[in-house]
Amino acid sequence: MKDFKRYTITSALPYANGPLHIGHLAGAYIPADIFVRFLRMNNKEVAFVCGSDEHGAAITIKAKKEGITPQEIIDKYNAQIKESFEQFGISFDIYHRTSSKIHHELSQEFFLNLYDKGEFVEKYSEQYYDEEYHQFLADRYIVGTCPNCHNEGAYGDQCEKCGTSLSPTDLINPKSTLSGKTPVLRETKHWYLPLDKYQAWLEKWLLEGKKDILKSNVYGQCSSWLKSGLQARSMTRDLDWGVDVPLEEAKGKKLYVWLDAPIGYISATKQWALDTGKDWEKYWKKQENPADDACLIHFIGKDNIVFHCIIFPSILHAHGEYVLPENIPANEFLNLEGDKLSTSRNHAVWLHEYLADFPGKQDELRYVLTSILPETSDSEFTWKDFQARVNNELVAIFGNFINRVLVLSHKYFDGKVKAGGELSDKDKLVLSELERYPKTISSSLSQYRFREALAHFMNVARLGNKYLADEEPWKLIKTDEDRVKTVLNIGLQIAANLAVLAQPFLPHTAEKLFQMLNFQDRDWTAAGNPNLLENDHQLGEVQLLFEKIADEQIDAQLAKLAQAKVDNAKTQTSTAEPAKANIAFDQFTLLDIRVGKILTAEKVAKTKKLLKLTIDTGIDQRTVVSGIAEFFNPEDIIGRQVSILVNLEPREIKGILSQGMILMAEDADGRLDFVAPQSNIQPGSVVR
Ligand code: B3M
Ligand code: ZN
Repeated sequence: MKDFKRYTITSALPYANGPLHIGHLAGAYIPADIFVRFLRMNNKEVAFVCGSDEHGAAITIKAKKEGITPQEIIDKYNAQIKESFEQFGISFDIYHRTSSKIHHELSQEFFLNLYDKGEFVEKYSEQYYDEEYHQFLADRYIVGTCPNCHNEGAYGDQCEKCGTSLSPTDLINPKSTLSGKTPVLRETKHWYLPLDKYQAWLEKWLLEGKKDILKSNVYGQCSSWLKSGLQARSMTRDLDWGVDVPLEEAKGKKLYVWLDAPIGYISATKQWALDTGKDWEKYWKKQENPADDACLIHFIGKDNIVFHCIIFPSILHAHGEYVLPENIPANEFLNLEGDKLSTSRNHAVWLHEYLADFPGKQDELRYVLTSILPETSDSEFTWKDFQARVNNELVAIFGNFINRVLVLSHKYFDGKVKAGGELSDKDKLVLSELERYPKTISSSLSQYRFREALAHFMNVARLGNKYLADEEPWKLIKTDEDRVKTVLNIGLQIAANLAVLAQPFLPHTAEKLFQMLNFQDRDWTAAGNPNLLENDHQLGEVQLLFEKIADEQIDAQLAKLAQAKVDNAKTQTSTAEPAKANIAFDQFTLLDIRVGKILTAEKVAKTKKLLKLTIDTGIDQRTVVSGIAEFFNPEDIIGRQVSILVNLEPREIKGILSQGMILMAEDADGRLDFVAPQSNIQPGSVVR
């Protein structure tokens, strides 16, 4: 990684519409915090900024659900989120809010800058309007059937099932989420960012310029977006919550939340600079000498890639005065106990609940999450694994080593570091290994390989633990006190190195260790030094670094998740979709549904959700494209019986003519299963 003097590090601004869970921490916050702590230890100038995203339908819809005002929602969750971050030691320089005045002003300034340059394309279009609520329906205010995968719960901006980005008018059978009614079309004017115009520039800057530094998951998403061709995207909305569009003719309209939210990084920096007497422009604006430009890095989760790699850079580029991101190390998703994390199903480990159940054990969670970060693909948190990593690694290796070396030093030498004697070959080997680790860890960290960096760090603890176990100073003391002085000296030097190196990963533990060692040298450059603690240095008091996690604690957590499943099943039966209006029997008989059999199945290239199936319908063999790839492997379903609607008008999906539709049952979580006969029934048999 190129070396910079100054860094602007951002973590995605969480919507202030609910508490944080472990998936948030593992996505955008722990990696950023490790990275920032590492930079600070290397004496870099850093602004680490974040804040609550307090606009958009995410907020107003939640307010409606809880029956309180959007202002009450953001105040409530902003406070809770901020507290969780503090508890886990996420060391933002500022945790700001997009509802602040400074943010509204800066967002409007950005809009006007682009407006004055004539960057926006102004377009009148027909948009859906809820006549009962007197409101245009953008984004999440409208749901309907996805034209791509037939998911009935697709939003006006995106179908979360198949990932397709949509506009409200693409939806089949659109419904207002406010009144539940079918909306009407009304003409309205909006200001569009012509992403198509920036396409060539983006390809050069991102795909060519960052080919070697972007993580592969990020690069892949960007190139597929660019390949499918960018379209102008509206930067304004007809909503009543958000930043006002600063134009007379746009009275009552708001900025699109994804225009203002990333500007939140800048307004947060501005506020921080005001508070601390710094110059914010040094962290954001291009400097006279490009070598002085700050290094901007966005830490995010994978669902935010397009906004940070394509849309926000286009805005910064169109503005012209700002630096562009150097990198966008997005993480994939974290799963929990074999299932997706889900707020609505309460399948999550909430940070505020963890803190109540495991007081003082913030670093334990940081450690486990760092060990399993979804850096290149989705990963999985389980409570048993949490317990095993804490007990077998933190307690048995790191904690055990520190405890032994300190207790013995107090017992034999009144807590003093004794001068060592001549070094054995083994001593020399251990010390030279110790010297090499800081470089190895740095190298992993600067490539955003946090799991690997943590594994190297633990190897330092292993080195110390093994050294003591091999040398057995508790036996040696009876025969050779001088040799024990040397062994404990080396052990203590390793412990001091561990304190330095632990800081990015386990900040609370590192502090404890510094106290126990009565030692202060916190810079990264201190690490690797085999003489960190001087002769006759007086050590501090011994405390336990980590405690074992008991089986009962894990059982309680598993029981909590099981209970959530039960509660959820109860609410689900009561919230099953309401019945549709009655139809006549004649209408039903119009549907020609047959038993079919899957003959072949393969993934549709460049889609996540689609399978191309050949079905024996008894009438013929035909091709059907079905949005089930997330739930079924092609090879597993060949030979399965299905129910197929055979007289559905054929449709082209991703260039394939799909002739019919496979009937699927879908639960409230969107899980799918085939609706099919239980016994072997002849293909072509009629379903009625
Ligand atoms: N609040 C979306 C999210 O939480 C959004 C991130 C904004 S980052 C500028 O996924
Ligand atoms: Zn879809």
